[in-house]
Amino acid sequence: MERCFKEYSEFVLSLPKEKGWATEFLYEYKGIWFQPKFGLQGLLWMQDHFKPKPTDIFLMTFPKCGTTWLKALLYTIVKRTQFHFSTHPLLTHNPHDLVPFLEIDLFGHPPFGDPDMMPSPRILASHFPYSLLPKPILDSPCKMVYICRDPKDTFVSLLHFYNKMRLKTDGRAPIPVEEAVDMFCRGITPRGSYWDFVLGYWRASLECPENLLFLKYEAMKEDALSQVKKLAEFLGYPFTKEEEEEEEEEENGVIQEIVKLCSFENLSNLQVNKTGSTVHNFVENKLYFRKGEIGDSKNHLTPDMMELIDKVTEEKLSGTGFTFHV
Ligand code: PAP
Repeated sequence: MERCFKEYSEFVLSLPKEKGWATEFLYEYKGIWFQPKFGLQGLLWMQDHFKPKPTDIFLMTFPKCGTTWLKALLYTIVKRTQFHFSTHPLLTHNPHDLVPFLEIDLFGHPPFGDPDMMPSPRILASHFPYSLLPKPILDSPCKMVYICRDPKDTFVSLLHFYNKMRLKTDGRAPIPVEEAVDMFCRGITPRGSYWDFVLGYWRASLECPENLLFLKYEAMKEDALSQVKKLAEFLGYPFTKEEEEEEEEEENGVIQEIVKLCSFENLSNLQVNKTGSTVHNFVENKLYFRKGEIGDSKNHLTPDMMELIDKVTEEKLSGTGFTFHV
């Protein structure tokens, strides 16, 4: 198995490359840019070896669009009868430790995790572009949730995170914001063009609404309660009549408890998320919780930079019928 994985690593290093964000280089595969380790190598391995189960639940995201939040919500909704809120696993585990990334945590590097050991329904996450999803996943009746976010806020969140990772990986200086805006607008970002990534999932959600639920970070922030209800229904774990009634009668009904448990305010203040680390102990949990706000990009980008990203958004979305607005 290890020798076989080495072949994927060698293949990746033979691909066209560009200056990277967290890693020194990004590599281009089928028109999309990837980090080699914990990215493309795992994706290639998965395309050849991963076997989905019909009950699987997949969370698909472009990095920094709400993955941590949705991992927490999916886990809590689906397993709500198994745990009490006062002793819930999220109080002592980072969401990334409860819902693994396929190409990072399970298949990022040998020794691989064993998804067959996970209880059903398995909740798995990935930053796979839709166009590169393994065929067995596309052919399976599993449920898939996607969440997108405003491009400027996504960019700012990405830049903060990757600059921290650059420093940690090999002490490299931060990418200047002007240069990063240029790379982002040209689609030279880990997982490629943000807009192409979003449109891939949005189009698929129109074709298969029963299998793919498309959410927006901003809509979740505005009205988490109704989005959580929608999510539970889509996943096949709708709130019961009793749960809905409890919600109307009590201040702390089950839906509100779920929203509170998974909120930025709650998760970011837990000890495990202030001090622990994930991804083979490399990424500090606190890096997944920065501000969690809508519109923070205006505090970090000049009007010209905002305009540039808006212009690309307009061009990319023109004629698609899709908008980031809620
Ligand atoms: P990932 O794709 O690398 O796992 P992801 O969780 O998508 O990262 O992105 C982190 C962003 O989500 C951060 O945004 P910011 O940089 O603009 O602050 C983080 O603060 C935000 N975030 C994390 N948890 C939550 C939450 N529970 N509610 C809302 N936003 C959250």
